[in-house]
Amino acid sequence: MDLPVIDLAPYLSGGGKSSGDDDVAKVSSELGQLCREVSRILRETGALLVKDPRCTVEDNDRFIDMMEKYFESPKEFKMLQERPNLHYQVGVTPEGVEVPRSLVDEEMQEKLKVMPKESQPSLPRGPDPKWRYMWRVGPRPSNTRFQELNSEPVIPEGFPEWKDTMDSWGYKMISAIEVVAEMAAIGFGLPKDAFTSLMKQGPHLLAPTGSDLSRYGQEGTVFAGYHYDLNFLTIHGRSRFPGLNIWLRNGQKVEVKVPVGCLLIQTGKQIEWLTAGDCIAGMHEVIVMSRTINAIKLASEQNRSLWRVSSTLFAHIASDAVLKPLGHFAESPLASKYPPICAGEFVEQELAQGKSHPCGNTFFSALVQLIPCRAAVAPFSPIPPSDACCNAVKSLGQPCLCTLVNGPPIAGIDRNMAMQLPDKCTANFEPCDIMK
Ligand SMILES: O=C(O)CCC(=O)C(=O)O
Ligand SMILES: [Fe+2]
Repeated sequence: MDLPVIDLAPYLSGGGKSSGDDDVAKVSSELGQLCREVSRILRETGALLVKDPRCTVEDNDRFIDMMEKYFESPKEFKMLQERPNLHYQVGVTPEGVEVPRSLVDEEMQEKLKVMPKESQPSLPRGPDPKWRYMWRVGPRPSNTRFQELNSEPVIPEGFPEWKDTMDSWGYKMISAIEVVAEMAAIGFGLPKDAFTSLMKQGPHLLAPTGSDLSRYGQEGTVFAGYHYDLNFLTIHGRSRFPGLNIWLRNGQKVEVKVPVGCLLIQTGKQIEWLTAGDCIAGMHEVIVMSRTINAIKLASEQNRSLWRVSSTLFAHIASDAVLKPLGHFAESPLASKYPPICAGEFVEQELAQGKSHPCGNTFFSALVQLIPCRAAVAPFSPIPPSDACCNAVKSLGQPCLCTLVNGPPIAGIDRNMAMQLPDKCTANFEPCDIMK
């Protein structure tokens, strides 16, 4: 099944965007029809392909060229942009750090088991082997209850075009999201600025991923395990390597084919909240599929980069805005499942999902995060912790490591070896209080 492509040009030029009209009655019947189509597709598929004349193939290429060059740089160089102490909110996140929800969410795992075989997602066995770069886009509020960690943007040396390329592609993709958000609002029978007014000064994040297909190009490799996005809408420019599977509302799994010059938009948890579940957060995964293998072959023949770059941008509702079913969705029988909550608090809650220990992680998910350390913590192991292990230790943090060290015995892990990890990784942790 191919998803239809919606051209945003008629809306942009048809007075939809800048006329100041604020409700569905004021757009022409043709545009109204287009808007209803947008909301219908989002509702049924959780994804939407669009063409925005302001976001050109050249813009996308310029961004991907730069990110390919960056991700191809030596690891030691990329690690200079790593900020584990800021929880990777800015700069680079190395491979092996992000943990897919399907790996740690036991409720989700139960649901997966009962899905028909042909629509089951690939089950990841460890953290995602993809890199990521986090770049904040757009203004932030000066006064907010949800101050982001105070961190300067990180710019790698030797990339004079970095800021301009990130900001311009970021702003362009946000503009495309804003148009889709207006059209969707009209299509859902809400005032046209119902969503966009809540997006102003939101913590939008340009967060491209980079996956090394020369090392991880085997069919079935999971780059991003089955998950939903917790933000409002996610947008991606076209990647040079396919790999995304999405799940439609009816449970069907679909390989997404993004035509040249198009953008892909996906629904996140915040739009689900605002529509009381009329539109639900789209489940998706990124894997090496047979079309990825074909693209790898072609790129090798043409001597092109084998890094798969996504230009993922997470658009958010402003942290201080209240998430609650809007307009007529407040009357929905499902509305009580979506009680009012500040978007910032919602994001904090989502990030803490399943976390019940003082370290903020369940014992199990903390353990999974330390998988890269397995070799270094085996009894009497002479193997020093790898970079991936040290990254995992630093991002896990002292309280979690201590939770593990104080937890039940784990086969194959020597408690004393585990306690030496922070020193060996120069992580500067306080020693754990050992409980007897
Ligand atoms: O790498 C991609 O194409 C998208 C990854 C993804 O789903 C995400 O970052 O949430
Ligand atoms: Fe995602």
